[in-house]
Amino acid sequence: NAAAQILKLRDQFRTDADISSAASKKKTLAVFGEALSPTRAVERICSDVREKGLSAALHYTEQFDGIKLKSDQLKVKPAELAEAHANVGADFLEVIKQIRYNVVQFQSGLLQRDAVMPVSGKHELTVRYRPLKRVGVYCPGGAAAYPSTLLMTVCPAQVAGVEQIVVCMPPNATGGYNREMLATCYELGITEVYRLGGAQAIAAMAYGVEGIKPVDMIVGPGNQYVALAKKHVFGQVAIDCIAGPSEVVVLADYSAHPDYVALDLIAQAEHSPGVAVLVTWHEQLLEEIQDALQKRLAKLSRGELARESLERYGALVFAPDEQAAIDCTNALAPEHLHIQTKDPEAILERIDSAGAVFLGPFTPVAVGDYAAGPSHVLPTGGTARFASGLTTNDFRKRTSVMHFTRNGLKEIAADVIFLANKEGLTGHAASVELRANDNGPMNRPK
Ligand code: HSO
Ligand code: ZN
Repeated sequence: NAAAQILKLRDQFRTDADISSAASKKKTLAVFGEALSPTRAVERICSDVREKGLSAALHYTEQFDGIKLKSDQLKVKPAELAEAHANVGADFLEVIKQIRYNVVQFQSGLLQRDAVMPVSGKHELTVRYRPLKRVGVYCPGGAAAYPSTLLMTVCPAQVAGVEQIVVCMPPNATGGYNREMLATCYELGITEVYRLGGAQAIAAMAYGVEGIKPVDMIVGPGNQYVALAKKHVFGQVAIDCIAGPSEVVVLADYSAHPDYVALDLIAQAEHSPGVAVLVTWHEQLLEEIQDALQKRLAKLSRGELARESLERYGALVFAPDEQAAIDCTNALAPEHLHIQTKDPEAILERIDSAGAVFLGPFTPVAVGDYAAGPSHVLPTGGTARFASGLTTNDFRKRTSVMHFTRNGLKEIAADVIFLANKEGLTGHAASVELRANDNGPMNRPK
């Protein structure tokens, strides 16, 4: 049972994440004086930031990021953003502008509109959508500081009408950032960028600290500490999802080009860690792809990282037939599914769970990662069973509005009174009864 084996692999991945914290256990020992599990460490950081505010956030920044910031260095100065924008290449800004356009076009088409439903001409039911006021975007630092992540989180929020967007990113050892990240913030009109990373950044945005007002929602990917912190503050604020490592399932038949498929697997694996799985019912393809992988891995700058990921978390799955391959894919509920078969649309009909689907030989996942329009913030770890990728509508809340006339109320009153009395809530019943029986002018009694 191939799917069961891969689910096991995924479990192992989670365990690995805890073991990989052997190093971070050492660190937590140094920071807290005891070797806390990642979950306990995150709880401690979040409650400290909540209670002590900025001083705790700066303390953990010093401990974990190795940089001692003064409180007036927390916020990136407007001049620093402007300077990065002025000095970044014109070609870079051109690409950012084009991608922003694509994302905004796509997300604008998705915006839910207010709905009004008149019922029997006597009353009106409305659903209205309003944007969240203030949203926090988390962006990882180091090698995984991606301008594309800013585009894929900020643009959907802007389309929704969010007025205040805050970005938190861990700075490098000298307190700086790569120029492209700051230039992208500036290009997108972001003026609030804070030098904070890890769980302390999530807590600071959720609870607010001196210099950072609390937000209503936190989005964006991060390491295990960030993921656990988002889980911790959920309820205080909304979150997009608990993001795990990137994943792809390529579902392919004999018509697939082995080199194409090999590169699609490598593209996710190079996220390092990334989970890349081929599912096919054509035995010959398995061998061809193995060869193609070796050939391609040797030529890429991150080939070794990708190879490690593939060895630990990759799988080439042989399914006895097409149906078994589809069942396996649905059980995995992958973040990305790339269908490279003769008739991908027909296979798509039988897919229930996937964060994003890519059809045919000319739709590599990388196109979605960077430029097509849908956000690359997608459900991982099998959560596509119940969750979906980030859209502009996630940055809006829905309110239902009811408006009855006197006649409308008379019509519905009996049902309300009956059920309210059954529940023993006679105050509810009385509030309806009084009005339904009142035929006088609607003036306050003198
Ligand atoms: N594949 C990643 C997104 C990404 N790829 C960013 C390149 N840059 C998670 O969906
Ligand atoms: Zn990617």
